[in-house]
Amino acid sequence: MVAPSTGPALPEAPARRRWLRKLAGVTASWTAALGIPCLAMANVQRGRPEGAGIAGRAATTTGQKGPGGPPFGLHPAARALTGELASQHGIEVQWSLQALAHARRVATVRRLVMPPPAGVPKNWQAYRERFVEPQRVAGGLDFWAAQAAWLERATARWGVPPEIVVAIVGIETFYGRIVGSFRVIDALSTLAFDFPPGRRDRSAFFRDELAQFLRWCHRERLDPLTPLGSYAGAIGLPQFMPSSILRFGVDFDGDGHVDLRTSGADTVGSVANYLAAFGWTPGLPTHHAVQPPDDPADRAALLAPDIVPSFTAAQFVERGARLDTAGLAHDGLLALVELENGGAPRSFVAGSTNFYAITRYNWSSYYAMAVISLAEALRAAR
Ligand SMILES: [Ca+2]
Repeated sequence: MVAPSTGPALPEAPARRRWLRKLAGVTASWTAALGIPCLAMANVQRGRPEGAGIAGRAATTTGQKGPGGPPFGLHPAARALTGELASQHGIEVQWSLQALAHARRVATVRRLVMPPPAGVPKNWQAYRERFVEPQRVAGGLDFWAAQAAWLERATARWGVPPEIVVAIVGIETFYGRIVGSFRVIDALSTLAFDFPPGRRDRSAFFRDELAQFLRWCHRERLDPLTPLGSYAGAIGLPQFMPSSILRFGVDFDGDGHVDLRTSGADTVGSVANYLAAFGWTPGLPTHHAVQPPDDPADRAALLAPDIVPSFTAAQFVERGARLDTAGLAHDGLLALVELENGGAPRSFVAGSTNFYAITRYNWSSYYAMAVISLAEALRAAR
């Protein structure tokens, strides 16, 4: 999900290629030409997060660029949603209607959800350089030090190494520095009730996320007009979509609230819990070095399942792939992951089920490799 404030500006277009895939995951960041910045990253380019101050009922589009449209409160679909929340979850119609009455259409959100222009080459090396750089490593060491006790507890409970958790938070929001500047209710309402034409309609997905968002706010006794997030509605240090907060959020510090906006403890616990829920195996390497088969047919066969681990090490070898010693001894399935480097030769790794687990957070092999590379840098620097 998100990224840095101080790094070089990311190209906007390339960042949004396979976002639809990602939407099924936690947040909605992407993979794209340059890899794909997370949602937060996209927001960074469009202005700094507002922080606080837009909670007032009179607030309209503070924190967003572009004019806000009319409120969605009278939209038939919004009214239907409030009815569902009442009948299925016991949330008073007046409460949700009051919130949606102040939700606004945001033109910037509609623009950002559109796909990038075609033809922009991906470049793993360039993507890596944006994320694995001194400031992000330094920020990660600070976050690691500040959350060391919680990271230790998370590792003990879920088996996810601390550097992986820290790296995800670093790539998502630069450790909380860039968490998005859109009112979540505006972003989700816009994409639920006024999804732009010209691409596959995902309004049903966002309508559900809007419902989950209102459930979360109601449960946490939050003013629904207050939370800020990415243009796709991802929230907090780890940029969880509302449904992921409800499903995978952890009140790790035990204060009675799942607080991913300010609690390092809850963030650490929730990220580790998420990866564990998607099959993280303690102690299993994320990937191995590999040279792909020379034969085009063999190479195509290994690439066919994309990032889904589908072959044993022996099957890799049968197809002519060359693994290192650790890879040959790998116990479990592997995926041949191909990473473009602009016009330069492509990079390949043999991704394990733990590599795949990271891609459930953000559906991109570039994203997963950035997390892994930053994690390695953090481990080496600590
Ligand atoms: Ca908590």
